[in-house]
Order: sequence, then structure tokens, then C-alpha cells
Amino acid sequence: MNDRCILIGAPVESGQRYAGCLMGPAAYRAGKLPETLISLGREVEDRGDVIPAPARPAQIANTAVHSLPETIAWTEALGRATERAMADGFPIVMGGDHSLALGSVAGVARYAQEQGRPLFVLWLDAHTDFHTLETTQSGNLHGTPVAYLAGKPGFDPLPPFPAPVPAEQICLYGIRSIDPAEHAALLEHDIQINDMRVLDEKGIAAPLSAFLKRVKQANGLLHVSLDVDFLDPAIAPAVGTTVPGGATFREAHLVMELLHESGLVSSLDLVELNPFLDERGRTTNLMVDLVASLFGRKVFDRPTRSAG
Ligand code: 4U7
Ligand code: MN
Ligand code: MN
Ligand code: MN
Repeated sequence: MNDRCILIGAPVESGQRYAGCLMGPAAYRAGKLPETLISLGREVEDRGDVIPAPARPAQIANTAVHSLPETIAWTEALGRATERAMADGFPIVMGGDHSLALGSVAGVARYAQEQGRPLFVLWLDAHTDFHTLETTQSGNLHGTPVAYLAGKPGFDPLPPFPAPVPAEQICLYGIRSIDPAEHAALLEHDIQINDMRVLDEKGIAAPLSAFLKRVKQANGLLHVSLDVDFLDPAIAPAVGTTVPGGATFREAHLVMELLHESGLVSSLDLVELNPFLDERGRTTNLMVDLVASLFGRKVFDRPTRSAG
């Protein structure tokens, strides 16, 4: 893991219909994300909030889709910002709704391609986010980034995804809501879907450890996209799209602790936090604490002893 954390504010809310996600970056700063990373020994550079270019008109056949011009503008601007940050350190993109990942993962993919390294993506989410501009019925583009980064057609007039991530390098984790069109499309792909049924039976750790092993063997880069709704709504209410039966407090921390121990994560999205829906900052605080676990905060720090 690179020592220097580059914070990128992405006050995006055009990918869904609740007002409030645009306050996400401010909430992470108020919740002391920068100070927390510094306390864990990281250098932190906050690059402020990205400002997209003015949106240009764009039209498509699916009339349900809204805010497409804004989404294209964010995708371009965040792609550039994230690619640049990859060259300088460890980007942490503070959202903003999940449509920001159309841009952030594109930037990471471009960087990975330049480095000649395979990119792996861990998607921590209640949803598979596998719609295209053609299949979405809600018209909310935060439900599309996985199909985009997997290189699925149906994203015109978005910029073509730079270097599509092969299905075997994508791992969906915590899934418990899939639309029929997503289900049909996923059956055509080899993307690993760890739905809650699978995680209940195998536990939260084993499938993740198996995925991390593959990342390591391939000397891959690993992008983690953490959607607030991965967490159970009882502990993380500040999100528009709550789905019951999510990860518990300890399950979520264990995921982050395993990711830290792997040393493999190279970039992170924090998405879908809507501070307007929060209760006295508890969801923001939980998200900041999860990032702390990802960067090495431990319950009990055991000094490593050499054998013999
Ligand atoms: B999120 C949904 F219909 N599938 O397309 C849709 F259930 O980034 C939800 O994971 C999408 O929060 C959720 O609108 C997108 C819905
Ligand atoms: Mn999502
Ligand atoms: Mn979700
Ligand atoms: Mn959501």
C-alpha cells in the first residue's frame, strides 16, 4: 500500500434522486477522515472537490435515464483526477453517489494499463450495479458502473471504458438486491457474485481471502468500491437505497482488516453517503472508522514475532 493518501472530493448526486449526497465529501472532512489517516502514519494530501466541466447535451433512447450530461461530465473529470492521483499515491474518492465510479475506476484502469498490471475490483454493495443505459428502469445511473467497467456495450455516449476489467477480476460482495435485467446479464458473465446467502454460509472472510490470493498471484492492482448500503441499515442509515440484511459492524471491520493485512489495495471509493439522512453523524463516523481499519487500526496490535 502506498503511504501517501490523496483525498479527492466527488460531490456527485446526479446518479440518483435523493438530494444530499453532494454533502458527502464535507461530512468526511468534518468526520476527521484526514486526521484519522494521519494518526495511522499516512501522509495526506486533500486535493479538494473536483469541479466538472459544464455539461453538454446528450440524448439516448431510454427516456427513464436522467442527468446523463452531468454524469458524462463527472465521468471525464473524475477519470482524470483519479488517474493523476494513482501516479502520486493512494486515491480515496469521497462521494458522492456510486455513479462517480464510472470515472474513478476508468482513471484507475488507465493507470493500470500504463503500468502493464492487471486491475482487480472489489465491489462492496447490496446491489450489483450491473445495468446499462439501455436496461435501467429507474434511470438512476448509480446502478450502472459494474457493467461499464466490465466493458459491456450499451453506454454510448459515455466515453468508452479504457481497459475493461475481465469478469474473473471482479468480485461483488454483500449482494442482496438484483433487478431482473441485471440477473439476466450477469448470467452471461463469469463475475463472482458473493451474495448474502453465500456469505451467511461461508462466512465473511473466506471468499474474500480467496479473491485476495488471486490478486496477489497476478501482481494486480486492487480497487475497492465501498457503497454505504453494503452495511446493514440498522448501523448505517445515511443512504438513499437501504436494503435489510447487510454486513454487520464486525463483518464490515473484518473485511477492512483483511484488506489491510493483504497490503494489496491501491485505490478506494467511498460512495452513497447521504449526510442529510444520517442520525447525529453515526454513518459518517462508521465509514471513517472502516477506513481506519483498512489503513491498519487494530483492536489489539500484536507485535509480529519471528519464528524459531
Ligand atoms: B447503488 C436499482 F432498482 N437496481 O437500478 C436501480 F433496485 O449504487 C438500485 O448500488 C441501484 O446504490 C442501486 O435503480 C445503486 C433498483
Ligand atoms: Mn452501488
Ligand atoms: Mn448499493
Ligand atoms: Mn445506493
